[in-house]
Amino acid sequence: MYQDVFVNIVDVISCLCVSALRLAGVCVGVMCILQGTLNIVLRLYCKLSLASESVKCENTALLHTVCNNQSVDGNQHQTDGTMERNQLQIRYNNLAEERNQLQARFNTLTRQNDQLQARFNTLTRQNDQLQARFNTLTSQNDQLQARFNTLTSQNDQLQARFNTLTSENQQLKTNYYNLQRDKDQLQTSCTNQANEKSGLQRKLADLERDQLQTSYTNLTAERDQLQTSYTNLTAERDGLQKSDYRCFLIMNCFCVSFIEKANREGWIYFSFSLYYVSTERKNWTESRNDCRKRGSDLVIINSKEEQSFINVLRKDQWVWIGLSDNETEGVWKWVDGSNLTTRFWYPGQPNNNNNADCVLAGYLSDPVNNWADYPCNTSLVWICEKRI
Ligand SMILES: *[C@@H]1O[C@H](CO)[C@@H](O)[C@H](O)[C@H]1NC(C)=O
Ligand SMILES: *[C@@H]1O[C@H](CO)[C@@H](O)[C@H](O)[C@H]1NC(C)=O
Ligand SMILES: *[C@@H]1O[C@H](CO)[C@@H](O)[C@H](O)[C@H]1NC(C)=O
Ligand SMILES: *[C@@H]1O[C@H](CO)[C@@H](O)[C@H](O)[C@H]1NC(C)=O
Ligand SMILES: *[C@@H]1O[C@H](CO)[C@@H](O)[C@H](O)[C@H]1NC(C)=O
Ligand SMILES: *[C@@H]1O[C@H](CO)[C@@H](O)[C@H](O)[C@H]1NC(C)=O
Ligand SMILES: CC(=O)N[C@H]1CO[C@H](CO)[C@@H](O)[C@@H]1O
Repeated sequence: MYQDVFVNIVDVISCLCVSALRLAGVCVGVMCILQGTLNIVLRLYCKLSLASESVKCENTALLHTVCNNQSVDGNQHQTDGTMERNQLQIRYNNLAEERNQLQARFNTLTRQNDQLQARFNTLTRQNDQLQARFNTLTSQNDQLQARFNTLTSQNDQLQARFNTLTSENQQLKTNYYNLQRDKDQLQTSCTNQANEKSGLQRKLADLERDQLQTSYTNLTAERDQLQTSYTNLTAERDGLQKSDYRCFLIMNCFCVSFIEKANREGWIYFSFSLYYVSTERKNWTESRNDCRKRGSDLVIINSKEEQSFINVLRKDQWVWIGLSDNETEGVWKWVDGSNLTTRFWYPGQPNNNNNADCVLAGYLSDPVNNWADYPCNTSLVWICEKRI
């Protein structure tokens, strides 16, 4: 009967252990380790419980048996009981030792469990740190994305500016080519103008040469005329000689001696006037004063013949003549107060340049029309005229 009870108790405990084991059947992740550890602990506990329970039961059963049989015949069975008790004692000791071993293993497992717990905590902490680093990296990624977007837009702007600059560059190149072309055109026209200028200069030289040629021809013609007049005069003289030879002799002697005397003083005869060409240069007023000192005045030119004569006399020099507009600007008067009637101005003269009030003859190369107005303070050669 006691043994039945014992078997029942053992069954019940075993049954509980098995259910506990079944309960521990499901586990996930880290909990698995804990669950495993718990299983081991539960198993140990179950074994220990079973061991101690069976010992208790055996002792009780033994006690009952001894008690029952003592009353019948205690002495006879004393030896057998002692032996059995020793065996039980041995089994008990064995079980106790086993239990101690299990206790030690239980402790070891508990320690391992703690270590695992600690590692679990460490891993949890590391997980948190990794999560934090993950968040940091995510935010950095966002920032990098933003910077990438900014750079992309800047790149677009730069591309646009580059395009603008490229087109500007193109335009500048075009302008440069245009300018280059203009420059070439200008250079060409410049060369043309230079050619034209040298052509004009050549023409001018030719013209001057022609004029000189003409004036030379004119002078030759004049000389021929004079020669003719001389011949005519000689003839006349001869005629006079015949008609009134005595009278002519007296007159001629007088004339010749007068002119010869004037020649010795530097005067030259032409058409009932004597002319003097200075060797010095003076301003117009001083020139006139010099003429007056010589009993004459600056030359007054009344005819083309006289102008031609003066032209020969001046020997390519500029000479003062007795004409000025110093009293009223633009009203030209001869030194004897007479109005100007016969004019031999060079083309474009008078022009009153630098308040030019006095007149010179011989301006540029024209043998006849060569008067010009000039500032009276200029020092020039002058010509005096003395009428006879
Ligand atoms: C030369 O004389 C001629 C005729 O006398 C005249 O037509 C011509 O203009 C004169 N030339 C000059 C340069 O005075
Ligand atoms: C010279 O005299 C002749 C005739 O006597 C005349 O025809 C001619 O015109 C005169 N010449 C001059 C320059 O006076
Ligand atoms: C102007 O010319 C006149 C003669 O025409 C002369 O008497 C007078 O002294 C001159 N005056 C000057 C300032 O040259
Ligand atoms: C000179 O010319 C002026 C005007 O220009 C005139 O009034 C004067 O009568 C002229 N003199 C002579 C002598 O012709
Ligand atoms: C002309 O020359 C004289 C002497 O050098 C000077 O005194 C006078 O002022 C000059 N006259 C003019 C108009 O230059
Ligand atoms: C003539 O006078 C002007 C001022 O009226 C002066 O500038 C110039 O130098 C003078 N020329 C001479 C040759 O004295
Ligand atoms: C162990 C022991 O001695 N058991 C005995 C107790 O007494 C009964 C009868 O009285 C015996 O049958 C047992 O063997």
